[in-house]
Order: sequence, then C-alpha cells, then structure tokens
Amino acid sequence: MVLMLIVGLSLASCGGAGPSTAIDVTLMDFQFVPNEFIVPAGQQITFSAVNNGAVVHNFVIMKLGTNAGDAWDEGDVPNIYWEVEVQPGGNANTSFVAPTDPGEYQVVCRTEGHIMSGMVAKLTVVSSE
Ligand SMILES: [Cu+2]
Repeated sequence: MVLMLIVGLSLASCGGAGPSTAIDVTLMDFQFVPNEFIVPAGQQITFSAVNNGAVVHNFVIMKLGTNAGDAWDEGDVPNIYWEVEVQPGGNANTSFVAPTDPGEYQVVCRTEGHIMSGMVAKLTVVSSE
C-alpha cells in the first residue's frame, strides 16, 4: 500500500513517460532542463520557460528532418518550426500547435555559440490517436 503510494507520487512528479500538452523548461548557461519533451501531434501545447542564465536564450524547434548542425547560421532560418526568445532573468508563457507529423524534432538555442556549448534538446511528437 505504501509502496503503491510512493510509485504514484513519483509518476506524478515526473509527469510519467507519456506525451504532455505542456512544456515547462528552464534555460541555463548552457543547457535545457529537461532536454527531452514528448507532445501529442497537432495539439495545442502550453509553453512555459524561465531563463536562469546570464545571457539571452532561445527555444527553437527545427522542422522534421532538419537540424542546425554545430552552429546556427542564416541558412537554418527557413528550417524553424517555432521559436521563442527569453531574456536573462525573464520568462515566457505562450503556446504553439505541435507538428502534425510524428517524429523526433531537434530543439536548439540559436544564440551564437550555444549549440556548441550544449544547448540542444529533443522534442518527440507522437500520434495523438
Ligand atoms: Cu542559449
């Protein structure tokens, strides 16, 4: 009985392994915490970010099948699916519609040098059926 309660609590606190319609992320110098997100295809996703770093960070979702490589450049701009910029010490509370195509999408920070410093994450879009 106690064990079941503990398991239930730990599942609730980490959100479980399934898709969520909410992304809650902390932007640091230089990483996304957490760095893996699972969302249902085509649904409205509530996005909330806090920038705990000393410099501006971005949360940039790349289109399916594209990635920004080792460094951001202008050639990556057409491959942006959705992005938001967050000032140091600031936060963002917004939303976006998840891609309709299931798959793994790259997330990066486009501030110069940040991809190379480790600001890369993964957004997994799963069929919402
Ligand atoms: Cu950054």
